[in-house]
Amino acid sequence: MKRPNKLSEDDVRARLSELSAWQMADGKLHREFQFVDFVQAFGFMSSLALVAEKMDHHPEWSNVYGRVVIELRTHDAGGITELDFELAKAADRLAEKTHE
Ligand code: H2B
Repeated sequence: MKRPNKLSEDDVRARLSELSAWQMADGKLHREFQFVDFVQAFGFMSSLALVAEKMDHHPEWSNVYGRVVIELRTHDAGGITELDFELAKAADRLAEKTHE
């Protein structure tokens, strides 16, 4: 799969404005999801893991009970790329289908 280039700060800002729940934190796209319980959170993570594997693009994330924190960056490119935004959108879509 082609590996996209690191986006400029302006590009990141412009794309972030379309993803209201995500912020830049520590050089990564950052969002926290709150689900009703662990089963919902883990189901969401399982679904997103399959998407990530298919994309060959993997999140940094953590989970405590119903809470999932996701941080996205492209290690190979040393910054944020289109792949991070694709994975962020996939996470948003899956969260909408999950019982938040
Ligand atoms: N995930 C993320 N988030 N960034 C990467 O640069 C990356 C990845 N690289 N998943 C992929 C795997 C690379 O290591 C493999 C060899 O394609």
